[in-house]
Amino acid sequence: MSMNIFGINTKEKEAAIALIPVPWEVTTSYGNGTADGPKIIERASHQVDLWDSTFENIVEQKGVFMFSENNTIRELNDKLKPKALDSVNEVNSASERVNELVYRKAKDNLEKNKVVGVVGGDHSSPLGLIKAITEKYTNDYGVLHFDAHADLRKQYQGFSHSHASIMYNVMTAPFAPKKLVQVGIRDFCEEELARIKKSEGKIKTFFDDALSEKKFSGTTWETITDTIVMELPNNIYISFDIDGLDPNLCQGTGTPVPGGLSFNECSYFFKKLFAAKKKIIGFDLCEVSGSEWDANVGARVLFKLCGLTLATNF
Ligand SMILES: [Mn+2]
Repeated sequence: MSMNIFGINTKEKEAAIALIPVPWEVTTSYGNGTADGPKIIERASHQVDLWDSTFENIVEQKGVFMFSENNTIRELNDKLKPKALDSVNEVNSASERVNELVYRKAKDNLEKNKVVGVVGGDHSSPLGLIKAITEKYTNDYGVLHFDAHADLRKQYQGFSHSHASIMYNVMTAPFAPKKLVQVGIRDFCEEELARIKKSEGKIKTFFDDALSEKKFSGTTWETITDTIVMELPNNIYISFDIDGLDPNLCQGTGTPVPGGLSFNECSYFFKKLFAAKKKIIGFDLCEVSGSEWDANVGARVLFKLCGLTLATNF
């Protein structure tokens, strides 16, 4: 059964974008509820108007299909979430299983020439998709990562596939992309900062406070986005943690941090990626959780991500 995202009646076969929901939040460390992210986003998505000022009606034209939740992932989540900190080994092997399931589903859909997106779940959700993307594009792409957190910890609380380790796991995997560009980062530890510095430019981080200081002293958001876009190769995978935005837009997310991008700054950024003729080869949206408002913002970010992706592929 289709979740009928955005209320459009695209059949699986016809849809240009396949969305994989990942109801998984076992490694979340603070707030709860992001396993229901796909569900609440889907519900809120019906109120999003299908016309976008930049991407027009491309989402309706080309079609998006969201699969049903994978039962195994949901069962593993519900079983392990209440006792995660006491069952680290069990969680680690369950994470591997989730990655494998997402990988297989993603690979299957990439082979059908669809663009694949993951809707999390916590930020560990998309690793399987990123692996499948690399097999298709080798490492000829960069990851554009919107987040409050650097997510470059080797492990967190003993979890090897923690939400706080996703970019560490991506960048140290045999399937690492050629570049990681991070935007909005404002919460990180020394280990992560050292990893960025040691990367010799392979990891380029645009910290939130530095971006703000530029804006305060008169640099325009246009100039700032141009600078960031220039760091990116042509093929881009977008990993979007909702907490990269101002927490007024995502109060229910697991680990909110003051600061962050406004919705319009983000939309403008997407417009710039489109204007620069970049190609979005896949994406994820993670850590959406909480109220109707959180769901509403999540649905609108997802709609923009789908519009941008389609506009850069057709
Ligand atoms: Mn985050």
